[in-house]
Amino acid sequence: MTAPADAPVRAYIGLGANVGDAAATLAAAMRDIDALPSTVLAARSSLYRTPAWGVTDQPDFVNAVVAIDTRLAPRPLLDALLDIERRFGRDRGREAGRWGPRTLDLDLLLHGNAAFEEPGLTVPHPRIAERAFVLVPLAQIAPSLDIPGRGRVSDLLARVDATGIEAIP
Ligand code: A4P
Ligand code: MG
Repeated sequence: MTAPADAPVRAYIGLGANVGDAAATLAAAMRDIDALPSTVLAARSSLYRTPAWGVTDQPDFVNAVVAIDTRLAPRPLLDALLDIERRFGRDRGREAGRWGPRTLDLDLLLHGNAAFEEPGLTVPHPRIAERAFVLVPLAQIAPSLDIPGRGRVSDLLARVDATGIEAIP
């Protein structure tokens, strides 16, 4: 028997911030994600303080991952996430380049078993497997999850350097 066309899909969203009160921003953003249409929050990781990755000469980030059950398709979901980013004052035009400081960054990490690449949207998120700041919170809520084309979350986590990542009590 096939699932009904409108069955919810489990998706995972990565949250990050390193400008302003990052922990408060992430908590508020999780509430906004829970309030999206046809979407319920299924699990949330702890908040983690993480050393900046990529461009390392910037403040530590706060990162987290949430799982949602959603009937939104990947593109409308991404558009809704970008709307939430904008509400928290993120102005992509004024930020200091790629991987620089940001008030709120929301990445669509996974959407069910979807695996595709189109302009402006790649799922799974292309840099999942190399980022401890994503894998540590993801492993807290879904250690045995299989990432299409990459492998099991706990195996991926074992291969990255998670030095300096700490749960915020
Ligand atoms: N886009 C394509 N696919 C996706 C997807 N699956 N999810 C497009 C979200 N967006 C996706 O986004 C640029 C465009 O990517 C979006 O408009 C969307 O159309 P961006 O967030 O400005 O991306 P970016 O900064 O160019 O690259 P990337 O790799 O997404 O960087 P991040 O995730 O924004 O990285 N260190 C720590 N410790 N913690 C962090 O959270 N974050 C960054 C920024 C750097 N270092 C960090 C952290
Ligand atoms: Mg991003």
